[in-house]
Amino acid sequence: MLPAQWQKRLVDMNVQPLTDADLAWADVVFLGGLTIQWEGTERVIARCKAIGKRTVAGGPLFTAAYALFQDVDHFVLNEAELTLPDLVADLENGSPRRMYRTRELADMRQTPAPLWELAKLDQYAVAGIQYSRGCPFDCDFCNVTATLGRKTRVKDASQIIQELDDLYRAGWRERVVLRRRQPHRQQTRPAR
Ligand code: B12
Ligand code: SF4
Repeated sequence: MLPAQWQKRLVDMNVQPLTDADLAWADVVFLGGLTIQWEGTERVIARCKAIGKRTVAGGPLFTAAYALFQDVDHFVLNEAELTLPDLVADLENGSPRRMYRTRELADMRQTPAPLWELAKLDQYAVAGIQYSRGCPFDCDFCNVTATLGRKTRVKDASQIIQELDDLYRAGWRERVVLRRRQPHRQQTRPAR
């Protein structure tokens, strides 16, 4: 979703440390994460602040709790298909805002395939392809409906084939999980 001409480096802190050299290399540090990664994310923000590095934050943690992160420079909330293009344009104009958000939901048929070459694929046991977003159900422990809506939106078959081909070309030969927001199975009683 970022311009092709930008140089990009992906550091997934689940599988590798974020080094000082990584931060020094970047012009802008884009942060994403889940609520469970709150403390580690705060430490990264503090490291960026200490060296005066510009930060952009998005994804589930920040969409839910952006107000509690005062030291982030720019928030790109909700689905990046809709909110990231404005930040990119404003960064290139030299006038980025602090907040980018929307009430709209993205059309997943416009979602680009991930740049698998940025990931250290040999560090993973399973590769994931996101097939759908949104769910019509209402489990009280889950915030998918609040953030991604009640209507299931899906990628089309050609996108999934493209993503599988890209993974194969990147050398992946292990398992692939299609991440689908699927309703949990109804418990049915056996017929008497
Ligand atoms: C696959 C998945 C998993 C997998 C893989 C997790 C992983 N670490 O990669 C597994 C099964 C391991 C897992 C585990 C857990 N998960 Co989970 N998981 C998902 C799921 C189904 C898809 C996430 C995904 O990869 N999406 C693909 C990306 C492309 O889409 P996206 O996240 O929607 O990103 C978009 C925007 O958020 C935004 N965005 C995202 N990041 C960034 C960053 C920047 C800089 C910007 C600008 C934008 C941006 O742009 C993207 C495109 O629109 C979501 C539910 C869902 N449908 O979203 C839950 C979800 C993310 N999981 C959730 C939870 C709670 C967990 C667990 C904590 C559960 C538990 N109690 O153990 C663990 C945490 C494990 C860990 N430490 O990572 C919650 C997170 C809620 C929150 N606010 O933090 C979610 C939202 C589901 C829910 N119940 O509400 N999970
Ligand atoms: S069925 Fe799954 S995605 Fe839907 S509300 Fe329940 S836990 Fe969330």
